[in-house]
Amino acid sequence: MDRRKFMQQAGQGAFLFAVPSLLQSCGSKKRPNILYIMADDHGYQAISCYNGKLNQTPNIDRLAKDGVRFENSFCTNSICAPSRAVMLTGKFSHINGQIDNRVTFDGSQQTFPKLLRKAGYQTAIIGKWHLKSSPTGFDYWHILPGQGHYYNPEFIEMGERKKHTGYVTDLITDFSLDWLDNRDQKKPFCLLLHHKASHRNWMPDAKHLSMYDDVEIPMPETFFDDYATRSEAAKTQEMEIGKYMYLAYDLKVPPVQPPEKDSPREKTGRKYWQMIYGRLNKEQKKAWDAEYGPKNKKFRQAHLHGKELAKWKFQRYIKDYLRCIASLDENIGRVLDYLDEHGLAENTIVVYTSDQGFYLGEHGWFDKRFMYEESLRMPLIFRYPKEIKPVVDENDMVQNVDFAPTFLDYAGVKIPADMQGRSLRPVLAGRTPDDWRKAIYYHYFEYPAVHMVKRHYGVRTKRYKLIHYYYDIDAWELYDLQQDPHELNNIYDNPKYASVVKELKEELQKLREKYKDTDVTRFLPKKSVAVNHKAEGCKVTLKHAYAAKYSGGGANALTDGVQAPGNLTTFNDNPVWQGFEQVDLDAVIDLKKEMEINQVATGFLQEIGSWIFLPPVVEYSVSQDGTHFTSIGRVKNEVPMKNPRTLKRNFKLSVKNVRAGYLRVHAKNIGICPSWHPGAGGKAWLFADEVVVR
Ligand code: SGN
Ligand code: CA
Repeated sequence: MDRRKFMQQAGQGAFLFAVPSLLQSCGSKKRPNILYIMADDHGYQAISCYNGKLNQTPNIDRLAKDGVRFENSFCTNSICAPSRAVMLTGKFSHINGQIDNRVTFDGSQQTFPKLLRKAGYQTAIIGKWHLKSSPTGFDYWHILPGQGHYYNPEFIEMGERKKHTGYVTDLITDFSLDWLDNRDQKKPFCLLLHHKASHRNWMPDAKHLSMYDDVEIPMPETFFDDYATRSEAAKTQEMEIGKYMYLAYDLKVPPVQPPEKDSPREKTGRKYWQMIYGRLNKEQKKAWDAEYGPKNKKFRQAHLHGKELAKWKFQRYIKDYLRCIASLDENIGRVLDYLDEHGLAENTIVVYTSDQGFYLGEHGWFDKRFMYEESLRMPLIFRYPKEIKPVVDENDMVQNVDFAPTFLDYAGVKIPADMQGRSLRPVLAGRTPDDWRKAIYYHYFEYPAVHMVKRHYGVRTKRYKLIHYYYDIDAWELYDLQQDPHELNNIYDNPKYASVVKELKEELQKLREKYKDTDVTRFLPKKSVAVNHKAEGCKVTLKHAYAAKYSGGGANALTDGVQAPGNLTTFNDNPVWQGFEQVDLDAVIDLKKEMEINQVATGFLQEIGSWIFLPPVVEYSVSQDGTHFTSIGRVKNEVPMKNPRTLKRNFKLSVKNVRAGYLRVHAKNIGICPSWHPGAGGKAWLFADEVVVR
């Protein structure tokens, strides 16, 4: 044996000896289990221990009674996938890359579950995931595809897709308890238990459908807000309950008129409604019809309009929302009971939170996104009897970027220097460091998009909040939360607050530098470009229709002289990509006259998280008469199908001595998502634009 080999083996031996003694030296300090429970869109207003006046949540309260409940807990970007990515990485959105719900999470990066697993923890994620790429860093994963469904949902268990009968909140809890039962008892565990509830469209469990029937839920005082002092951003959002909720899909009042009479909005609402109602089995439908049927009849007979209609919509919305919370709370009770019964309560850190807050009628809204209090604040409770004394923390400002370092700290794992959050462990122990943050930083990116909340970033201190809206607007808002807790009075231009504005702008700049978010331009949508080419304006005949949702602006989008950019962020203001669901793109272009062709190129998009794949092959053929085509060549895809990035490729073919009156482009669609993909078995998309002929 040579010296180097000997040293290596001796080294390993030493390591093997070191491990047990290391564990022993910790003595009774068994590493804690971590049970992280996160709801979706659960606003603190709907939790009774948060002084919520709307409902009772005895089980969440039970957790709070024995733990620390934070009053000043905030997200960094109030939307689902970004919040989840921040929690996993301990980094802000602009660093971890998950700026909005549209991009795909880069699962190859460092996350706290990966680090815990490396340190000997058994890790699992059960429930909503929503990060598009498959989970990494978990011994076990059992997730909902995309948003998932409330009733009889499909789940993907370690890559295998299966439909289950039942209600989603119960099922997620069942799977979690099963996993706890079958886990490796020799290792500490870290379980991320992520509920779908209480996300839109708020479908309660059948047993809760008549809850709150005889009461009227108090409306927030800002329900009829007129946004008088606010910027355009607050005025142009599409979150108003009165205006933007679908009667059928959101409020469960299916249309009675014949479909021909539907307005375009009603058409969409009806389609969504048919889809979700269609998932219920016979028994479930019976229960739903029995509950909603008579109530809907009364509603129709009342012929409500204007404010009265908005008030009715609020009641239906909030009651369904709270019914979903009832089931959430009961199921949290089941998990807490399990911990008690198995002697796990003492040594398990239990967290309850939501991916962000939610509007329950404040400002007339539902949804989230804005930096205003209701969606910025997250409910947050930590229970760990071994180390944490029960208290309500009204002082310390904490953020979801702190969760990853906190868990690592408790597990005795070194916190990587590139994590941007800070461990809450001393704060939870009642020893808040002197240099703890006095201001939080926020940045929201998803615009233009559903709900049309403009891009903004800002800073919040204990007393003030300064927001800057940008991109297609340049507007500032300032609120004095002490004087104006409902944020109705934007005082940015009030000269009395000039010095406050100045200080806050300095603070904001400091935070942007500290967190490395000084360049907003790199996340702005790319623009489509105009191109001149020989087939511009030519008629396109498709063998298989494009999907109406992604029309690319109409039938001739492939030759309209506008070339789609390398992403999807051009929203309804600028639809350029043409999408084909499961079918091939098979297009004949009438070139109007015989011409010489030297090159043809068609742009295709890959964004696997949105189930959009590049075609495996594109074949080009030409014809003189439009009926008999001869192939001029094929272009094969060279990008790996698993590449998680959003990317555009031009499938380009150069030819010589080709004359033609018609060009045929045939691009293969892969058909269905492959087995390794989170959408396994679902229909795959092909996105094309533009066919350039030179
Ligand atoms: C869906 C909802 C939106 C919601 C987003 C994001 N519409 O698009 O209301 O804001 O999800 O929610 S729906 O018609 O599909 O219900 S998130 O929780 O994933 O961020
Ligand atoms: Ca085009």
